[in-house]
Parts: sequence; C-alpha cells; structure tokens
Amino acid sequence: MNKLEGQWILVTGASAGIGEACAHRFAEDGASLILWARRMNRLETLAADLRDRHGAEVDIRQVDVRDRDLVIREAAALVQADRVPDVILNNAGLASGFDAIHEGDYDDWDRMIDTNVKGLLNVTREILPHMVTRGTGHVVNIGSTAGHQVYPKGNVYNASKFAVKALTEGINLDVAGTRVRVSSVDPGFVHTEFSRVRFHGDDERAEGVYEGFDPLTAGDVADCVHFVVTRPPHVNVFDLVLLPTAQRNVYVLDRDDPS
Ligand code: NDP
Ligand code: 8X3
Repeated sequence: MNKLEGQWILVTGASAGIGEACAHRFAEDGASLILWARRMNRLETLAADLRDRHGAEVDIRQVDVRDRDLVIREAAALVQADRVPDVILNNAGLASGFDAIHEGDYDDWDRMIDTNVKGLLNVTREILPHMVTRGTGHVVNIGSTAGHQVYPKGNVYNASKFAVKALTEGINLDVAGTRVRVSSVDPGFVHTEFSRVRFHGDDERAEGVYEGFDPLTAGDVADCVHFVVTRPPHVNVFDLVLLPTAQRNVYVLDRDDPS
C-alpha cells in the first residue's frame, strides 16, 4: 500500500526545484496535493503531469506566500472544503543578491525576509491551528546549511535560514501536548533555479556555482523529505541535514582541479 494514500500535502513553491520534485515524490506514493506558487503556467503543467503519471488528485492555486490576506483566504478555502492538509511543506524561498551587508539592496532584503520568514509564518499560522485542533499534522520546513553556518555575503539569506531553524524549534515547543510533528530538512548545494534567482537571472554565474563537483539534485532532497513524512507517528525527524559528498561544510568544497 502506498504510504501517503489518503493524505493531503500542501507544498509551497511547488513550481520549480525542490518543491516540484517533492510533489512528484509525494504523488508517486499516493498523496493528494495542494500546490502553491506564483507561476500558474508551471503549476498547470506540473499538475497535468502528476495526474497522468500517478493519477494524483491535485489542487493548484496561485499563491504568493508574502500576501498574507491571500494566504488567509486560501487556507480558509481549504478548511471550508474539508481539506486541512496532513502535511505542510514550507518550501517557498529564495536568495536574492549576493552583496556585503554595507552594499546590500533593500529590495533584496525585503524579498528574502518576506518570503523565507514571514511567508513561512503566514502559511503556518493559518494551517497549524487546524492541525492542533485535530490533534495531528506535520509541518516540514526547508531550511538550509545556510541556517547553520554563515558565509561572506550570505548575511540576510543566512539570517532568514537561521530564523527558519529557530522557528522549527519554536513551533515544535509550542505544539507540545499534541501529536503534531515539526521537522526541518536542511540541504547544502542543490542544483535548481536557486542561484539563477540569487544572481537576478545571470545564468552563467549561476551555473558556475555547480561546476566541478556533483551537487545534490532536487530529487535527492525530495527523497529525504519523503523519508521525514513517512516515519511512524511516534517518530519526529527534528532536523535532517544533507550535503553533496564534495561539500564538507559551507566553506569546504572539493571542486575538480580545472587545470
Ligand atoms: P527554486 O528557485 O528552483 O524554487 C523556488 C520555488 O519557490 C519556486 O517554485 C518559486 O515559485 C517559489 N517561490 C519563490 N518565492 C515565492 C513566493 N513569494 N510565494 C510562493 N512561492 C514562491 O529554488 P529551490 O528549489 O532550490 O528552493 C526551494 C527552497 O530550498 C528554498 O527555501 C531555498 O532557500 C531552499 N534551499 C535551496 C538550496 C539550494 O542550493 N538550491 C539549498 C538549501 C535550501 P514561483 O516563482 O512560481 O512563485
Ligand atoms: C542554499 C545553500 O550554501 O547556497 O541554501 O546558501 S547556499
């Protein structure tokens, strides 16, 4: 029997990268999906693929997690439809810019903090009460090794992922007394559109990040998230950190010698 049969999973940032790979992994194992992102055309293509390949039930909605009023409305619609998610995957997130703090751009800072921190809070605040009332549920946050160790010019992105780490711990404490689980999955380098977004569309610079070593794929992360959400109810994976073998920490990376 498929392990996720009968479960509704909400994935934020499902239109690309890790979110999209998780949607595939969950659907493959029988889950029904609620997929949120800003790019509706991507979600439409993904939903068609998930229905074709896995016969999955898929509900797609254009939701920018920074838009609190919209998140409130969309969450209320889920409750109304009796679709309180069994799992929320708080994945929507980004790095924007790569500058020393004294040269940083306010718009980049707002984009990261509003998405990675406040967006995660918006979604969690609107869904978690219903999990608490029901007594079960699972909040899975995509953190990062950038939330464990700071690197030069990572400043605000690092701060946002340290905040995600603190929130995983904090939410976990606040739901004590229920059977709601709270987990974090924290990858190192994953080859997605992440660096393209960070470097504002500069593909050449973005591809350079992943040259000379084998980075993680979005599928590698999806396998770990799937592991986290399929543990028996008495097991809560608190924090799962995964790195490419070539990456030993945020600084130490074995790249092939280009000479
Ligand atoms: P991608 O850029 O490939 O995907 C990011 C996803 O987030 C897209 O689906 C995007 O969709 C969505 N998104 C961005 N902003 C918003 C928003 N305001 N509202 C809703 N959705 C949004 O990057 P990744 O898959 O790599 O990133 C996913 C998560 O993984 C992020 O939280 C990132 O910080 C984290 N991470 C990434 C690592 C990496 O090396 N790639 C390593 C560690 C963690 P759309 O634009 O359609 O809204
Ligand atoms: C993404 C990984 O090291 O580029 O969170 O910050 S890193």
